[in-house]
Amino acid sequence: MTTQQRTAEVLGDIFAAVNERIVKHSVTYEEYQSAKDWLIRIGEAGEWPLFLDVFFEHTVENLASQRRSGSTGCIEGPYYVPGARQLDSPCTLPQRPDEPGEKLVFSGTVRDLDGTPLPGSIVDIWQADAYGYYSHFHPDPPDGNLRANVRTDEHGRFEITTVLPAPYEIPKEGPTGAMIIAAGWHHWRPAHLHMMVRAPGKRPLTSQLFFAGGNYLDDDVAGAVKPELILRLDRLDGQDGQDGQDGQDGLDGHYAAGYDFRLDPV
Ligand code: MBD
Ligand code: FE
Repeated sequence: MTTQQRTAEVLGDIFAAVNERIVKHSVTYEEYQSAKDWLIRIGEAGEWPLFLDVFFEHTVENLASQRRSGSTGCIEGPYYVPGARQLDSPCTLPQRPDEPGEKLVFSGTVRDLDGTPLPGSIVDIWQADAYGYYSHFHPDPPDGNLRANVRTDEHGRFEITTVLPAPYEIPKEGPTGAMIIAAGWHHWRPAHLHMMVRAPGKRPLTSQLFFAGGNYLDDDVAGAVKPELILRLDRLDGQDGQDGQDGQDGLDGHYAAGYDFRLDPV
């Protein structure tokens, strides 16, 4: 199909669907005007990436995932920043000296479809902090915080020390948040890690990983949770676990989670 044919077909079909729904719901001129004002505000507030990635990216991603046979993917979302610091595994993500939150060690192996480990592959990881804030997009965390390109070791393994992210709440002040309030929905995504995994000769994988037992796994506002992306969180007991005292050895609130990535060939 030529580009022009596909453009006309897809856009024509989407516009027809929207027009049908306008008829179905007898949308009024008042409603049309407020929708138009709202769309203008989305642009003015710079929320097109947020709005589109929350409400539509999951559908595009699900279609793309059907064309892969390695690890399943997940939406990229609006908060990726290329060029994060490069670190060799094992490593600790760049963080503040007083980074809030509970310690998490995330580890695993990057392999090809045959199960052969891929040394020197890159786990480009980014996440919200323990308040649900992403560096570069929220004033609190400094640039580069909780972001890195982690290189796997000679066994294809990575071991990344970080903190548990909090669930993410779509900001209520912006037009996306205001629309969610107007509809009576909720603003939350379950806590998650983002990653792009890259290796020479392999298709890059964009994914997210979630944590069993967390909130919003069943009603992610972005509709992006897949059961195979939910990790078990193992709590590693502190050395003073016997007497039940907390905070004596720095190991309390220390969690581990594991996941192996399998990359498709290009
Ligand atoms: C996020 O953190 C996110 O990952 C997505 C997809 C949308 C909004 C915020
Ligand atoms: Fe996110």
